[in-house]
Amino acid sequence: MICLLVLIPFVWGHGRLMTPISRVGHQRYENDPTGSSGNGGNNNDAWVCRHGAATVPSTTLQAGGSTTLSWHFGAKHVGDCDVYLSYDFNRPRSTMRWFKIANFFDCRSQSNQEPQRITLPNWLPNGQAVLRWGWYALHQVQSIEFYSQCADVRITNSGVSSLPSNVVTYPLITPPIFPLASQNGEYPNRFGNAASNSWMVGPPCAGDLANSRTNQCYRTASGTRGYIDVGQSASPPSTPTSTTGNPITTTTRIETTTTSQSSSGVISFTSVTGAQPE
Ligand SMILES: [Cu+2]
Repeated sequence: MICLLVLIPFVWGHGRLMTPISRVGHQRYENDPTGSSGNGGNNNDAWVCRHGAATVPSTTLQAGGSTTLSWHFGAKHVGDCDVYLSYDFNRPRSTMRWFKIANFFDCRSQSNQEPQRITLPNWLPNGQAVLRWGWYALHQVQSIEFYSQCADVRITNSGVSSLPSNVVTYPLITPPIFPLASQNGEYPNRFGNAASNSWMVGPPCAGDLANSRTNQCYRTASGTRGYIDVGQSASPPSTPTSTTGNPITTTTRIETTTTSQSSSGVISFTSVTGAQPE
């Protein structure tokens, strides 16, 4: 039994996006972290996109419609996922400018399941773009593992050629926007008290999605603990320690439901962590 626990991570550990198909065009193993706190992983080209060269899009997205994503975690690390778009498909990864459209809290709970549906804003311009899936894994508590996959996509939206003025775009690295590590509570401790560690780290969703329940965007709205200011908000972010100022009262109910699931998962997961080299 112990041998099995040790072997599984080497065979198909960590995790990756499976749908849509990522840039390099295969579904083989590319589950390793793109970096970690130990090697500047929040500032690597690979954290932007695991592969640098754009491919001919194999996925078409309809603005105002929806699409699905799926991911496979061989090691179901605690952590969260999110989804970004960039129209800078031909630019070096360090200068690609992004905006976010979705959050997936505790995304290991959707791993190896049916594809997860997200709504696509109706204001997305027509043209070739890159869909980026990111995952920060928190199982080492202070040291973070960073994962990403990018998929080249074609977005269709007849007559729309530019982003709305309230959508801010920003590079993900150089300088990095995500904290490198959690030395001082920069990331939640998912093995700690569930109710006080259910916040996410990241920039707000773009434009009119920022405070929305759509695609779990409210989780990284201005004023939430892990909010990263990318210049989108008119008022500077405070450094709140609670969400008492959050006008979305139903948030509390949702998070309670979710964290009660994850606290049961944490117990079974903790025993696996000790057997993992990563
Ligand atoms: Cu891992």
